Amino acid sequence: MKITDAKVIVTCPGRNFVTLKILTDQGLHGIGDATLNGREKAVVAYLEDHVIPLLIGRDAHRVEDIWQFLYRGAYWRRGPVTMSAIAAVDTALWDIKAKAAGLPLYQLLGGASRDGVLVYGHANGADIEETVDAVGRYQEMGYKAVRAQSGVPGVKGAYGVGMGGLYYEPADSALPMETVWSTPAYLDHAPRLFERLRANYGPEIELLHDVHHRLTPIEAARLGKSLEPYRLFWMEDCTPAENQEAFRIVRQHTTTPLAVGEIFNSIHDCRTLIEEQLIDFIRTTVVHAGGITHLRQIAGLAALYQVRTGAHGATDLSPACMGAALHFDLWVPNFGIQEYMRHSEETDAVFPHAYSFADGYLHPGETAGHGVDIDETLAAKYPYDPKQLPVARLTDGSMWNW
Ligand code: KDG
Ligand code: MG
Repeated sequence: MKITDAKVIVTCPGRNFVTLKILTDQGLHGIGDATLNGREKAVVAYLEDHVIPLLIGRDAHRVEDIWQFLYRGAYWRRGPVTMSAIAAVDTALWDIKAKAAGLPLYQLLGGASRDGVLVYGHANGADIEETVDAVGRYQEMGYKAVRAQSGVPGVKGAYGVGMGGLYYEPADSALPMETVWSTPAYLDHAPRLFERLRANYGPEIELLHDVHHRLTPIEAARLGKSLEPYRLFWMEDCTPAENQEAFRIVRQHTTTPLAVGEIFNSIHDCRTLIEEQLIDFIRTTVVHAGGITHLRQIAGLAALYQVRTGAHGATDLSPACMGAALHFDLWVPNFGIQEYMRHSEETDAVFPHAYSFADGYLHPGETAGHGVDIDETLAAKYPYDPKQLPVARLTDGSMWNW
């Protein structure tokens, strides 16, 4: 089955998405997400100028060989732009292969290991009381696991606090919004939030929290320790992870489970974290970590050390990524949880999909392929709208990690 054409579709149904569509001489097509939030056009150029010309005429069934060709062939290995582009090709090819077999993608990976994919939703509020109410709303919708973020007194634009509702979008201005960060105020505030949530909702609900790279290792260790009484499912991105060894310090001091990896793009970004058992959940996902083909390697390494998966699933990862991730999640033996932030109605209309939510679980559906398509006519009605992620500064004006 030969690849005859491929094109990149950029659309903004409320937020920007980049999608690669691959067509074959057998009339089958597949799609893959290539969205890199705030840097979308870099991946578009990479695909259009450097990848698509190499795909034409190749056998669409040779998914592994094409992955290796693009990875080794670039010479310049890894990096978010390269790996998102490779991921888009890989996802589209797995979609085609599963369609050709007439099977949902999870069947090609080895079949279902579970009945549904446990997901967590995003509750946030300007203060503790608003966040407590938001968690309650997620529980009413059936969620068994909820991430909780709250505004911090004295901190302008704390991470994870949206305008309310389900569609929190951090990339919200053409030039980066400047936010202010205070570690002391946050360290004082965060345990109060979880004390209140446990008091309100009891021991059963799974609670998660994202620190979003804001702390030094010893500060992260202190936060993990102070959250122990509230039994978090995980504490995410507690400190930047370019230096994987930094997690040794955190690990020595706390039994709060640690999750990391949404900005990783290769197995090499998490090898030490996994092999030294410094984390409990690896958050790499389809679009930013080289597609199903590479994610499978990461999950295999993680399984050796009882590290479970917890894939990134914010709204900047398109439904095409979510669909593929859900097939992966349904199969992967060491599954932990899947983030599910929900897309807007406009986005869902542009990307018709087979996955569905019920009682706290998502299911990828039984459609052949990964079950997500793109309505190109509708997509064309939403032109690209440049948006960047915010930045953060400390109260004295120094740049910090957003
Ligand atoms: O594009 C950046 C977002 O995907 C990120 O800020 C969301 O941290 C995030 C999460 O855990 O969903
Ligand atoms: Mg995160």
